[in-house]
Amino acid sequence: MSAPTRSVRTFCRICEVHCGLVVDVADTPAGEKVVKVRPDREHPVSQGYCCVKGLGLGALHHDEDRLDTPLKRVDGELVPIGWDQALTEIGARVRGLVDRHGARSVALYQGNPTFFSFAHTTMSAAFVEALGSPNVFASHSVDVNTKFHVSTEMYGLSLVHPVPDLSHVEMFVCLGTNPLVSQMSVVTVADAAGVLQRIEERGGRVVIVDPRRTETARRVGEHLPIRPGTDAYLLAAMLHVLAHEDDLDLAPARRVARGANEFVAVAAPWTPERAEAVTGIPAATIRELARAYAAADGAALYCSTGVNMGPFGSIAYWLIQGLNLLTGNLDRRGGLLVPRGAVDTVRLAGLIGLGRFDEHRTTDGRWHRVAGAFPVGALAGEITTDHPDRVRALFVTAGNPVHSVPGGELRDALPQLDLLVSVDLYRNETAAHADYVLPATDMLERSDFPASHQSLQVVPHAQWTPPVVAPLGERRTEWRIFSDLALAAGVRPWGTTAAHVLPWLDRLLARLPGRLRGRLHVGPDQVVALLLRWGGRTTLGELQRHPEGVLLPPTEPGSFLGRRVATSDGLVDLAPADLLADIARLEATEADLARPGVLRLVGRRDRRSHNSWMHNSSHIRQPDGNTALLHPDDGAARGIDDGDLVEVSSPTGRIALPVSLTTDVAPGVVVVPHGWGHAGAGPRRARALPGVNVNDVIPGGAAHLDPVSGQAVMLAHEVTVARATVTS
Ligand SMILES: Nc1nc2c(c(=O)[nH]1)N[C@H]1C(S)=C(S)[C@@H](COP(=O)(O)OP(=O)(O)OC[C@H]3O[C@@H](n4cnc5c(=O)[nH]c(N)nc54)[C@H](O)[C@@H]3O)O[C@H]1N2
Ligand SMILES: Nc1nc2c(c(=O)[nH]1)N[C@H]1C(S)=C(S)[C@@H](COP(=O)(O)OP(=O)(O)OC[C@H]3O[C@@H](n4cnc5c(=O)[nH]c(N)nc54)[C@H](O)[C@@H]3O)O[C@H]1N2
Ligand code: SF4
Ligand SMILES: [Mo]
Repeated sequence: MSAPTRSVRTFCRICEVHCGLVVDVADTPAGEKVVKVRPDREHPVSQGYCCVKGLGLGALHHDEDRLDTPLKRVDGELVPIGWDQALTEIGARVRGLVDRHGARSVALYQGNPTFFSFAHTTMSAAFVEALGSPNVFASHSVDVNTKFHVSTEMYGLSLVHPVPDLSHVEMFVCLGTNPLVSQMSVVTVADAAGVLQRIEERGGRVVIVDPRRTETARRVGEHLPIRPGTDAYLLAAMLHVLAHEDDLDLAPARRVARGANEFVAVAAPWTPERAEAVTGIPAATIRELARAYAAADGAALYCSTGVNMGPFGSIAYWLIQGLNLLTGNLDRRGGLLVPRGAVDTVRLAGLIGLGRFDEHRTTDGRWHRVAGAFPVGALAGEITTDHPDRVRALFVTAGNPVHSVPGGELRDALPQLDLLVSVDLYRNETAAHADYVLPATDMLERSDFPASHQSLQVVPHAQWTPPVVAPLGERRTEWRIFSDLALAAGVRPWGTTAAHVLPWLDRLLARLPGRLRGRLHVGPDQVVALLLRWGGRTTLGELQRHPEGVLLPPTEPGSFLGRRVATSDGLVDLAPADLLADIARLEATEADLARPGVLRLVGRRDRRSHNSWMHNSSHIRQPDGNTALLHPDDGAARGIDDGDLVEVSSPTGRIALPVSLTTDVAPGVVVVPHGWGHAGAGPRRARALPGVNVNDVIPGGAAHLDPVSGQAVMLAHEVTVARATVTS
């Protein structure tokens, strides 16, 4: 191994923690070699914390299965071509489609890693907007659309999310999250499980509501098992206890919010006894939980994907927001705070018109955009519809929707496209259907500022990273790829938001004489510099002088309500009409969810992987594919032994995988991790691993979306489990 010649500070952008890293690089005659990636012990937030995925960024960079050149499908095979050819051909095809069928014929899907790069998010959206198409779809509709939708209604913008003040909270109640593995979502903390442990060490209380005794629940807190999909009933009953059995004072809330009476009224029918029958949580426990939470000197209710992806994700987030507000825990120390960050993304979004609801609808008029994107569950329908505005070209960037979106509708719709382009690090399952595959840079190969996560940290931390190494092969940044695609498609310089002018501006500046051009180049760093200057809390220069980043003043309690709420009248809306109407579904679904003898499917994550990627890493000792978890009683009732191969089936499909019997899982629940099952021509190590795609048994398409937010409902579906009959 070569000896390092330099060390560069950077940060990981795989999950929301953004752990500080130090990368040792050797400059060899054969090129730059990432020798080692180490945790940055002097990083002000992560302080040496990180995980195996971040430490594997060197292996990711040098992985021989990475895409290094554009590929084009010729006679069914993807063959290497040059960038000029790729851009010219794709640009011409896009131009042709837009001219013949209109701008809506072009759509974009932004996958999860898109949002960890400011430049990537901005320029990919700018590309379709410059064409004049509203057809942006994003992974947040299989993740957190519920939160984005509800925040837009209650607080005026999709980006406003109160985050728990975990350093001071006395009682933390979390539903549907496994912090030890996932580090949570829509809140930025390092070593989340350690943070929860410290709450207990200082005498506080942590309650973990989850159908499985998770890795987190084994280490910290009180575990409260719940029947899948029923959190909204628990929350409604908590509100019932406080507002209808006790005398919760609504006067303080009325000063900062409207609709308090209507909000409280929705809980009237939901006594703890009634909720017990659905959730499986004893009524006495619900009463104790509600009263302890209301009495605590600083408490926070929080939920994550285990609730977002359930049948009542929006209702649950709404109830959580309302409960936090009515108990005085919103905007207080030890409760929840609404941070600002180095760039006040909330203010910025308000200024440039992002993050509010807009006029765009799917062609059937049914779905609106949430946080600037339509639900990906509706994408298959937009491709197969007879409507003249149907989607004919799809760009997928940093996403694997064929694999990550439930059901087979999207995969089956792809052959109807005229053009499918994948921009990725690897040939994934979606690229298997693509006409062109374009090689992107990894995070060590580009500069970055994590703008979209600025408002999720109680003590905001701002860090900028330079590229650590030059891109290998022909890999390019998405900023460049999407601005070049816009230009190749001959896009005119007007569109719907300010972002679309960037590729145009760049082209204009490129025409200037050499010396001026160097100075005036508009790249992502220049935009970040401007934004930081506008934010007024730090500058790009300061961040460049402090490569470990700078901590900004902590979020002040009392800085949100009555001051920064982005609704038209500045009041929180506790009673949005669509949620008030949707609450009737609780009653309609009550009997079904309480039905005994049913098995319901939920998910699980692994510390070593990230959704459907990381499975090709040579740095990570990979698990043996995915395994189903089942309670021993449910196993015995079906003649299933530990280690058996089982078949999990639903009307959507069936998968076969090994089972592990464990009392960690509540009876009536089967757990299967997603992201597994890599067949086809993908990267070799991942392809060789066993495993199945759980989304083959989860129903998809527009029929299985949360009616309010368009979030795909991916949890708590009924399945059957039986011993597999092996026929080979
Ligand atoms: N059943 C089930 N399904 C789920 C979930 C679940 O819990 N259960 N979870 C859902 C959630 S929360 C999410 S966020 C989605 C994720 O769904 P997607 O975002 O659609 O897919 P990922 O599996 O995250 O794949 C990300 C892709 O981006 C590529 N990539 C990584 N970094 C970069 C980069 O810098 N640039 C580019 N261009 N490409 C890059 C990777 O190689 C990979 O192919 O899956 C959802 N699907
Ligand atoms: N190592 C690793 N880290 C990750 C990811 C990864 O794939 N791997 N993915 C990242 C992404 S994209 C995201 S969005 C975040 C997600 O972060 P989290 O939201 O914390 O996701 P999970 O770890 O899947 O935890 C969800 C929990 O919800 C539980 N659950 C299932 N159904 C229900 C229910 O009906 N009610 C309740 N109360 N609980 C339920 C599950 O048992 C599970 O323990 O993690 C991020 N971090
Ligand atoms: S993936 Fe691991 S190293 Fe990267 S930010 Fe998340 S916890 Fe940190
Ligand atoms: Mo996610």
